[in-house]
Amino acid sequence: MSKPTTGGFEKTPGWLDWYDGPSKPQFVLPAGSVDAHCHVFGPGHTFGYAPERKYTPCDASKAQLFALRDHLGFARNVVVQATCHGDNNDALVDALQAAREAARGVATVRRGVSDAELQRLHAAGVRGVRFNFVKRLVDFTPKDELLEIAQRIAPLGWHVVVYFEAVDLPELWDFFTAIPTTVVVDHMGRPDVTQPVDGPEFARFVRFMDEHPNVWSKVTCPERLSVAGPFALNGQRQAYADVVPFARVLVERFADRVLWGTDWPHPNLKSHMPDDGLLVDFIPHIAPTADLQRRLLVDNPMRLYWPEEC
Ligand code: 0GY
Repeated sequence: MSKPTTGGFEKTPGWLDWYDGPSKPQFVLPAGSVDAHCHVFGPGHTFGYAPERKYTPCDASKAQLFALRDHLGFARNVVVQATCHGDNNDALVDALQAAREAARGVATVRRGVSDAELQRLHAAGVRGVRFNFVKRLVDFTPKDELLEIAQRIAPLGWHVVVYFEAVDLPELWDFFTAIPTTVVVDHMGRPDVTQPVDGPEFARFVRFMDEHPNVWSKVTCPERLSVAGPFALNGQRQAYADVVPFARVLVERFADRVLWGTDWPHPNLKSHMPDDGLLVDFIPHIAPTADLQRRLLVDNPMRLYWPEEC
């Protein structure tokens, strides 16, 4: 892969660039696998970063994303609008158009978005909007505005992706359950993995999924959630072992409502930048059978993002 650049913007101090020498995974992905959570950043000289952004990344172009897709063995991507681009979805649309049928997108829109803009996004391959509640990433948006957006996108067959911290689930519960579409939770609702997997915090999230069959979860971001870090256990190629029990509970209990993605280019990591090949080798630890792997990587994302092919 080519090296990261900055596109004329000054990166946030301490920014970690994505890793340009990912290893080849040992785990061979099932044919047709989808990387269902990744981003493009810029390049800044073509698609500038939003004035209201909370961080300035290094560029992560569509060509670099597609090179990683091919290197790891994925067939398709779901590209999620990152907060550093605000509600300007041009970099996302550009990536979707270049990928043709091999990518779908999740956009950010504001109240007042026109029907024509929603149609333009749909034609490009957008199939969802993202509501972000992580305070270090976005300013507050009133919930009535978000519900209005959810009602606007529902007739298009789109869904809502939500990103929040585990401690905020009680306060957000009623809002999430009022959303009239499928709701996809980013990164398992960001559990604190130092707590027991059967402790009250994660039990609340499991109950949330149990009680609401329209709720899905991405079993993503071990590198973001892990305290143990990217270290092999007993010489085995198993990183982020402390996240495995959490993801495995969801994969086994909600086999038809889980998605997996790399989260490339891994914005805002502080301790290390993951080797994406090693991240792929995390998958068989959380989805130990070929059947679970196929549902997680192929059947579920295809049903949500390419239903016309199912
Ligand atoms: C992620 C996680 C993060 C950032 C964003 O849109 C974003 O800026 O999603 C984060 O910093 O936790 O999913 O990429």
